[in-house]
Formats: sequence, C-alpha cells, structure tokens
Amino acid sequence: MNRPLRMPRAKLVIAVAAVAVLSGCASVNLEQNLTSANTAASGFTDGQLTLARDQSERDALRQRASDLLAKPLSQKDAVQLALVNSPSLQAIVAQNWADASTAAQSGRIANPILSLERVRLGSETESRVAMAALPEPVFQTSADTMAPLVPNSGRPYNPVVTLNGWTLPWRMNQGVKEFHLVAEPVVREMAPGFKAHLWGYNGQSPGPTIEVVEGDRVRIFVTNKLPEHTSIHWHGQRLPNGMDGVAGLNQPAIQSGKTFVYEFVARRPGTFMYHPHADEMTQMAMGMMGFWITHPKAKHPLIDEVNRDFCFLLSAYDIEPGAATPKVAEMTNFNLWTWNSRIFPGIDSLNVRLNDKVRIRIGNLTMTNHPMHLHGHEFLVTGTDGGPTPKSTRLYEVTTDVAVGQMRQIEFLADEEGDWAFHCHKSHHTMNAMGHDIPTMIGVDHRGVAKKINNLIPDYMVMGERGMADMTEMEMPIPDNTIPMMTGEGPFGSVEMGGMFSVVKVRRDQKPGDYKNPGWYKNPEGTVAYEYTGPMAEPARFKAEGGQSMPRKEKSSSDTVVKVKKPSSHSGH
Ligand SMILES: [Cu+2]
Repeated sequence: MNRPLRMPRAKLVIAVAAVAVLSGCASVNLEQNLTSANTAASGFTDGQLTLARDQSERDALRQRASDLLAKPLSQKDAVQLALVNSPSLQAIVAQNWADASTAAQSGRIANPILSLERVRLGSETESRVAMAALPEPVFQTSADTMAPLVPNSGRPYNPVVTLNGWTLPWRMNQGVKEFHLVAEPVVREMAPGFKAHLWGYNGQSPGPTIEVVEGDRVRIFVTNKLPEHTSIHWHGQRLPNGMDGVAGLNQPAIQSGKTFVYEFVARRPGTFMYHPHADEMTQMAMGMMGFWITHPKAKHPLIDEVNRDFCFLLSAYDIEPGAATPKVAEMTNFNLWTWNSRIFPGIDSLNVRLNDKVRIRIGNLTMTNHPMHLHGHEFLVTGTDGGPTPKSTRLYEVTTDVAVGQMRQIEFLADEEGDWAFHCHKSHHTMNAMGHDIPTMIGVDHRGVAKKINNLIPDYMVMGERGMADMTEMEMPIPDNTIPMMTGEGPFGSVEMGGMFSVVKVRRDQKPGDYKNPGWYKNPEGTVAYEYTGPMAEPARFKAEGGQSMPRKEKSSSDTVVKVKKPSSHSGH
C-alpha cells in the first residue's frame, strides 16, 4: 500500500491542488470542481477522482478497490487505488469542498496553499496532524450585511443575519467546532464618509457572530494582535469556571502575540455576547465585542421557528467630530450611538417578506439603557439573558428596554406592508456627533445679534431659534470624517435622524430568503398623510379658563413669570 501511494504523490498534489484552486471560485459546486479536476488531470486520474458522500458511493469505491487489489498492480492501477481507497484523500476533497462553500459565503476564496500543505504530509495521519494546527482565521473587510451562513458541517440550524456584520466560518475537527478569533486594531466604516479607528476581531468591530447548536463542543482560538493584553468573556454561557475569561480571576491575560484556546460545550440555547474582560473599559470603548447565538438542537417548546432572524449589538463611542479614535475614558457623554458600530444612515434596513415571522436579537454593551421601539407592529419579548421566556410572561409591546449588559429577543408577525421605523426611543440616541453644551434658542429672535456677529465672523450661523430641524438643511461646513448629527434622505425629504435608527421594510414581493433592500415603499394611492388646503375655521375655544373640574379658589392678580436657572453643563443622557 505504501509504495504506490508514495510514487504518485507529486501528481496527487497537483490533482488535489487543482480541486483546491478550482473550488476557490464563487460558484461552489462539488460536481463542477470534480469534473474540472478530472479534466485537468485526466492523463493521471482517468476521470476517476470522486468523493463518496453516502454509504452506497462508499461501497462502490470499496468494491473498485478490492477489484484492483485482486490482480497485480500496474502503476496506473496504483494511482486508481489511491484515488478510490484513501480516506485522507477523501477527507481532503471534502475539506476543500467545505472550505470553498465557507469562502463563498464569507466572500473570500479558499486558501489553496494551506490545502497543498495538508496533502504534502502524505500519510494516513496527515489530516490529523494538519487539523491539530490552528484553523485559518477568516477576515472581513466590508461593513455590509452578509447573507446568512448556512451550515455546511455539524448539526443543521436556521442561521441568523447580523446587521452590517457576518458569521464566523468554522471547521469541524473530530466532532469539535473550531473557530479562530483575532483581536486586532480595525478601521470600521460607521457610515459612508465616516471611518473610525477601533479595536475589534477579524477585521471588524463588532467581531463576527458565532453560531453554534445546543450541545456542540466548541473550541475557540483567540490570537491577540492588540498592543496590550486581552481575554474573552463568553457573556451568559454556562461553562467551566476556567473558561469564563476574566483575566486574573479565571485565566492569565492573553499577552500581545499570544494565542489562547477556550473550549466548552454550548449547554443552553439562546442569545449571548462575547467581549474582553481585561482592561475592559478601554477595550469595550474601542469596540471589542461580538454576538453569540446557540440554536436549539431540536424543536423547543419555547423557541419558535422564524422566517428571519436578525441580531445586532448596541455600542456607544465618543469620537470628536473630525477625529477617528474614541475617547476611551468617557463614562457618560457619548456622541455616537451605534448598532453594530454603525450609525444611521449607515445602518442597513431589515428587509422582510409580508407575513414573515421575524425575530430580532439585541445585546447592549453601552453604559446606558436603550428603549427599542418598533413602528407598525406589536412584538413579544421571547428571550432574555436567561434564555427563552415562559409563554405566560410574554406581553405584546411596541417598546422594550434593553438595559446595560442585557440581551433581548423580540418576535413579531410582519403583516403590515411598508417602511417601518425601528429605533432607540431616547431621542438623543437617534442623533450623531454634536456639541451638547448649547442653549435652547427656540423662540429667541437673535437676528440682530447675528448680523453684528456676521460682520466679524462671516460664517457665523444662528442655530436653533425655530427648533433644530433646520440643521439637516443648512449646509454648515463640517470637519472631514464626520457626518451631520441629523440626516438621512427619505422618499419625502430628510428623515432628520442619526445614531440608533433603521427601518424594517415589509414587502409582499420580497422573495423568501432574499435580504436585499427593496427600495422605498410605494404607498397605495390615498394612504399618505396630506396637506389640508380647504377653508380654515377659527377653532372654538372654551369660555371657561383652565381645564380643571374644580376651579381654583383664588387667582393670582398678575401673570407669573417663571424663572428657572438650570446648570449649563450637560453631562449624560
Ligand atoms: Cu438609546
């Protein structure tokens, strides 16, 4: 067995490399890859390179192997024997197939060099040796919402869509799901025209979503490419104490340049997060965090199947207009309120099909609570940090508060067509970077003052005397690398929003599984609020003063002017 295997190894390398290279192309089709490899190496494979995927195919290969062994082997026979009878070759072909589909889903091509190295090891133990090494980390350069990563190995599940994010591909290593996270400085586009210098994982902040199935044994390699030590805490998980990730308490910190391994069983299904537990204030203020979803292993009485499952993290940053790096010591006065380190209008819409059952999972790693509000539909809170909620506790709501460090899952039936706003209800959190130390000028006529100041400072603008909405229209010069505090062009004009705001787009003709933006909703004739242009009658006013059921006994003789002195500095929200 050894001799014939050794002789054609160089050719085997070429053939399998051909599979590896061909499998890098975007259309992941095993049959195509095998056909191409067979064609490219036909003089050597004789068109016999196949992958046995089920028992009957395996039996067929075994039969061919015993037929070949029944007579003295020619060199050609030996090659055929290697092609039909090598578990390691089968493993390599299968691995390349998995790599290629993973790569296609994450937008990168497979690494043929790595595949070649696996082949070069040459013996039956080759895959074990190669598999003991670190899984190749996968990086993401785009801030776009990636299509759901349909599992190609391990137990099946219904994948989530990470808003302006992605799911980390894994590899199966002898029944263990292996992931590789790389903590590193990243450049995150928070909105078109505005990039922030953050810290994150695998090219983005937040890091990729990790999706596993209840009962999965999980191994996560964490490589630290930050200038300081770090660790990862698996927020909400049941796991051995030494895997909980609190540096100093549960493990030594991961020093720069080092790789640590976390290993545990994903014991309960639900919505979780991961983040550092070492110099936590700095590292979370810099954007280090990610989502973790453990899908149920079977039908769960409290976990419904849904058509669309979205997730995102709430995070906040303090970046001076024109700057790119957050001020990490900020405690309360953040100026960028983000979903997955994106601000409106940079947050993708949540695109669904009419009558889809929709789940949205939200985790809060900011320093304050966020009342999340959905227009046009009522939802149920179906899950919290503790897992799925008992059905008896579920109330229909349109706003639910997500407190600091919490996760919430909401579910609703998207049965109203349209573009429905979905946002944090704290109005300061639907604004982008601005100075807060400004007086309220509503009702103050300071045109005269402005004229005088204009003689000295030609660019001076009066702001806020009729409210702040003008700010979306005035073309005030702003520094490079920032975006206006209220912006976003809708079909009817400026949306005057920023920060934690997006739109749930419900469409009749959105195809199942299609997540692309359908554009603006076309309202049916006669269903849009419109201007009244008829005659205006003076409204009848009440004759009696006040509205009390019991009139005041005494009345002050003159109108009282209320003077209120408020502190001028603004801290917190
Ligand atoms: Cu908020």
